[in-house]
Amino acid sequence: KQAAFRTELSSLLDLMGTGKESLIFMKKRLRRLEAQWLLAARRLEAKIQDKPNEQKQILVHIGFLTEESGDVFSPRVLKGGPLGEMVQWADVLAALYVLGHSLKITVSVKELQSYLGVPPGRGNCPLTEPLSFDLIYTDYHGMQQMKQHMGLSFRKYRCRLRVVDTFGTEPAYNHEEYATLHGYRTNWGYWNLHPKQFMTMFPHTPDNSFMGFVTDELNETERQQVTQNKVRNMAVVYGKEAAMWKVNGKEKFLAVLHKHMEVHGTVYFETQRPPEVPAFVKNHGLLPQQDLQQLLKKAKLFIGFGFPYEGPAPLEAVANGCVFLQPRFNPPHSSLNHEFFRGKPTSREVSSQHPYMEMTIGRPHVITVDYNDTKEFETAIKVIMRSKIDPYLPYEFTSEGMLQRLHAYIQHQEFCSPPLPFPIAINTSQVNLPSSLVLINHTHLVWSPNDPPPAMWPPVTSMQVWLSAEGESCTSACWNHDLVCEPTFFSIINRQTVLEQLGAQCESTEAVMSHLYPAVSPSVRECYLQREPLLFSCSGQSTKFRRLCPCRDYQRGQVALCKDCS
Ligand code: U2F
Repeated sequence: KQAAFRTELSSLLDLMGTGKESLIFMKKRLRRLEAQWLLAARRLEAKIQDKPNEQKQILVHIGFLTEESGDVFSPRVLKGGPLGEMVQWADVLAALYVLGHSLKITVSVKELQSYLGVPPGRGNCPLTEPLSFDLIYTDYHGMQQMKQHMGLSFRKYRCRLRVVDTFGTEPAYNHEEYATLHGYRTNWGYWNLHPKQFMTMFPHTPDNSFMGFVTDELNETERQQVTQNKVRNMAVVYGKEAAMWKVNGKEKFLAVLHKHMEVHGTVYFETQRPPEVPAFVKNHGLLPQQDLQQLLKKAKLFIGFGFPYEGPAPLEAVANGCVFLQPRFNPPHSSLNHEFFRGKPTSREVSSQHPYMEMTIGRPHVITVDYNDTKEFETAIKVIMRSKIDPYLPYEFTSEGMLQRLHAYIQHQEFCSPPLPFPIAINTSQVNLPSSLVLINHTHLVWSPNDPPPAMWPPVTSMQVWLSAEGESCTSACWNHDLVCEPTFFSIINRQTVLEQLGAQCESTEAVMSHLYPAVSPSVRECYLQREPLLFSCSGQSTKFRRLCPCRDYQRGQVALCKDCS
C-alpha cells in the first residue's frame, strides 16, 4: 500500500499519551512546528511524485522515557536537564507521521508488551504470533526491554530495529565477541546489529545512519527582520544548568567577553541566582523553546563553555543569525579520556564542543578557539561584533531535509535479507593511473552473466575507492577527497586485487576478523581482508595500516544521500 502524506499533526498528538513533562514538551514542540512540517511534506511530495512510498507498520518505543528504565529525564525537563533527545524524538514522530506511515507509540513496558503480542504475565518467551510491525524505532533502553520480553523472537526480528543513538555506536563496540575479546567496553551492551541500524543526532560516523532533527526555519521576511534587528553587543551563553557554568578559567574569558558585550543567560534557578552565574549576567531563567528563539534572533553571539557536547542549541543559534563561539579541545575529548564519554560505544574524538558546527558549518558562522589564549579569544569577539552574517541552516536540518532522508531510509534500507552477491571480478586492466588517484569505481566491477548487478542502496554508481594514508581512518580518507565513507560497499571491494590495484604490495594476504580490515601494512607488505561483515568499519584506524576505503559522493547539505540517491 502506498503511503499518503498527511495534512495534519493533531491525530499524532492523540497517539502520544499524556502526563509526563517530557511528553508535554514534545507535544508543544509538535504544535509549534506543525505548519513547517506540513509545508515540507507538500514540497517533498512534489519532488518524489512517482517514486514508491510504501506504507509501513511502525512501532515507536521510547525506552528512556519508561518508568522501568528510571525515566530520569522527564522530571528535569523544567529544571535545565537535557532536552536534545526529546527534540529529536518529537521530530522523528513528526517525520514518520507526515510521511504517511501507520504508527503506534509507547513509553511504557506494559504497552510495549501488548503491541508485541506478549501475553500478560509471560516474560522472556518467543512471541506466539508473527510480529505485526515492519519497523521498530527505539533506543538502547527500549532494545533491552524488548530483548527481555521477546525471548528468542528478539534475534529473529532485531533486523527490523532502528535505534536512535545520540552519539553513535562504532562497529568494534557492536560486535559482541570482538568487543569482549579486544576490550571495547560499553555500559550499553553488545547487540550485533548492522551498524547502520544505529541512528545518530548529528552525522557523527558514516558507520551509522544520520537521523538528525529539525530547527525552526525562517521565511524571507523573518530573515530580513532578524538581520536588521541584531544587537551588535549582545551575547547569550550556552548552558541551561548551573553546573555547565563551572569551568576552569571562566573568570578570565568571561571578563573579556563582558568588557565588550552584554552577557545573557538562560540558566534554570529556583529562587536565587545560582552562585556559578556572575552578577553581571542577565539571567532569563530557563526559557520555553519559542522564547529562546526570540532571544537568539536579537543576539549576535551564542557562546559555549565546553558542555553540553553536540546538542541542538548551537544549530538553532546559527539558524537565527548568531555566530557560535566555542572552545577547541586539545587533546580532543573521547571515551578514553573523558568521564562524560566513558562507557559510550565509540572512540570518536571530539575536537571541540561541537565538531559538526566546527567542521561542517565553520566560519563565518562558527568560530572555534583556544579559550586559554586570551588574545585569540578577544580577537574572535571583536571579529564577531564587526561581522554582518545572515541566518544559516543546512538543508539536512530543515523539515524537508529530514523527511527526504527518512523517506529514503525507510524505502531502501534493508537489514533482514541475506547479503548481496559479490562481483565475480574487478576488471582493473583498463585503468592505468598513478596509484594516488581514484582507480576503482563501479565501471570496473564484473558481475556474473547469470546474476545481474544487485540493486544496492546507495547505488554502486556513487562509489569511488581509495587507500587511506597510514594511520588514517576511512572516514577521514574519504572526507579528504570530498567524499563520504560508505560501509555498504565494503563487501564488494574486500579483495586482494583491489588492494593491489591501488598500489598495495601484498606478499601475503590473510582474512581476519578486525575492524581495521581490509588494509595493508606497508612496512611488512602484508595485506588483510575482512572475515566478519559486521566489523566493516569506516572509523577504524591504526598507525600500522593503510586502509582500503569505499567512498561515495554526497549531496551538498544532505550528507546522508548520494547524488543519485532519493
Ligand atoms: C545535549 O543536550 P541538551 O538537551 O542539553 O542540548 P541543548 O543544545 O542545550 O538544547 C536542547 C534544547 O533545549 C532548548 C533548545 C534546544 O532545542 O531550544 N532550550 C530551551 O528550550 N530553553 C532554554 O532556555 C535553553 C535551551 C544533547 F542534545 C544530548 O544528547 C546530550 O546528552 C547532552 C550532553 O552532552 O547535550
